[in-house]
Amino acid sequence: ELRYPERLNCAAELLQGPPDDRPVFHTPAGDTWTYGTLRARVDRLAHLLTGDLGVVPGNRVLLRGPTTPWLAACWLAVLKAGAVAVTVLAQQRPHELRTICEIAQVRHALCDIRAVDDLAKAETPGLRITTYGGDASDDLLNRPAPDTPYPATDTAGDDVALIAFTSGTTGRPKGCMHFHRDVLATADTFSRHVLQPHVGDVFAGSPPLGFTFGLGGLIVFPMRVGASALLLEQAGPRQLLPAVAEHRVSVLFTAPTAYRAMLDEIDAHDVSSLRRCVSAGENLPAATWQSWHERTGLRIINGIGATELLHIFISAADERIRPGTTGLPVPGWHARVVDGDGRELPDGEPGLLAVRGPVGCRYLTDPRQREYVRGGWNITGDTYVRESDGYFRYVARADDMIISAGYNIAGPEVEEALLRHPDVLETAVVGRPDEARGQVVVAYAVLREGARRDPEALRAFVKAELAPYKCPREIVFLDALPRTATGKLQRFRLRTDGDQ
Ligand code: 3SK
Repeated sequence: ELRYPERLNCAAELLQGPPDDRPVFHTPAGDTWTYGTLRARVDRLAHLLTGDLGVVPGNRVLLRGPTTPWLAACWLAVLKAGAVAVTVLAQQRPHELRTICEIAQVRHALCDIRAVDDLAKAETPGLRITTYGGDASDDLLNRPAPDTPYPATDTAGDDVALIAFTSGTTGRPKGCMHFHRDVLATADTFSRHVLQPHVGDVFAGSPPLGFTFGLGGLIVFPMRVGASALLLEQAGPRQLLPAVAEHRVSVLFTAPTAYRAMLDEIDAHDVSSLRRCVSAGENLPAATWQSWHERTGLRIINGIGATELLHIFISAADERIRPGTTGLPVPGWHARVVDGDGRELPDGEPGLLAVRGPVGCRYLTDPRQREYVRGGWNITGDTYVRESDGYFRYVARADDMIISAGYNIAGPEVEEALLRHPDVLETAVVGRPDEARGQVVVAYAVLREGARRDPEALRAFVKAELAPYKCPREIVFLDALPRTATGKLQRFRLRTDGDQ
């Protein structure tokens, strides 16, 4: 069991330890920040926050900007000063930002000058926006501030440190409150036991800091062991491979789609520095795992996490990896599969995934709390099967099961079959209402560049892979699939805008 002191400031904890000259952040332009530089800059920022800007412990401070060392320093400064970080995504638009500010009662924002327009357009009453990275004399980084150490605010381990927003794949955003000890718990469970990073590791990845997948992978996990991270403002599949080669990245975080997309260009890059590849955000198809393994010799670490629970709670590394499954509960976490009344189901039977561990879901004033936490278990909204030896296998999001002529069909199973076809880059399979059958299976597919759009050939391919009743009735080709700002597929949009 994890034990933390009653008084705990996770930012102070992450910042202390490594020698001043050890690198902590690298940028693609070749800048390196050491732990000494970071400590000094965080302290200056914390002085400014609590001095000039009038932030007091408990205030919610919105952070917005591309993934840079300055954004990371602002995050640490907000927490060190005892305030609460509300980190948002660059893609979020004015009306979403306004809703987030309303829900979280945000009064202060620190915003990269390049991302300020949409925040200003949000016209949030009472919000004081301070920009960084510009030339103006009142820019946060150009203001005079004491060069003295800032004594960390004496927060409790269970004071709120951050509010992470999730829109899920639909609906009004929900703010998830997480404590100072929760932040460390993500590193002391998944990272410590599954990733097992060491001081010399260089972390990098595509998830932004406004998505807790990125916050863990790019700040908390490296800093917890005194390692470093390459912070990429542009982190699509095209940028990741050259960045890995140039900066000798050893721990990579990204989503299944990016692993698939990188396969096309992997032979042109030296990825010999990689020793850990983590995939989360969506289910990792076995075909993607196999292809990556064949081409790189690396075994992708699959994982399921949630904004509600901060990071990954089921996963496996090394010899314990079983392609096609997510893995085993991460040490410190418990998982089971239950029916709609919370009763545990026998192994092999699909049901709702229920988990509990050191971090719990705490929505900020949202009645959906009652649906997520039932009988002390967090119900993630995923359908899973527990195999007889304890491995957890993903079936679908609970609302992604298709029922057609009495058959239960898991959309992701059909997607996996389609992805085994060499022309298919991405796909989403949904149920479309149908008078005769209740629903019919419809697949949306994005093909690799230059591939021919031949729906009949793809249907024949699926029929050879799966029982015919699972074969899509129709295949619709798209240039891109609809996704949330954190990259999650929005199947509901395909169900409703079926004819786009
Ligand atoms: O949403 C997810 O899938 C996720 C994965 C890993 C860590 C954190 C999150 C939110």
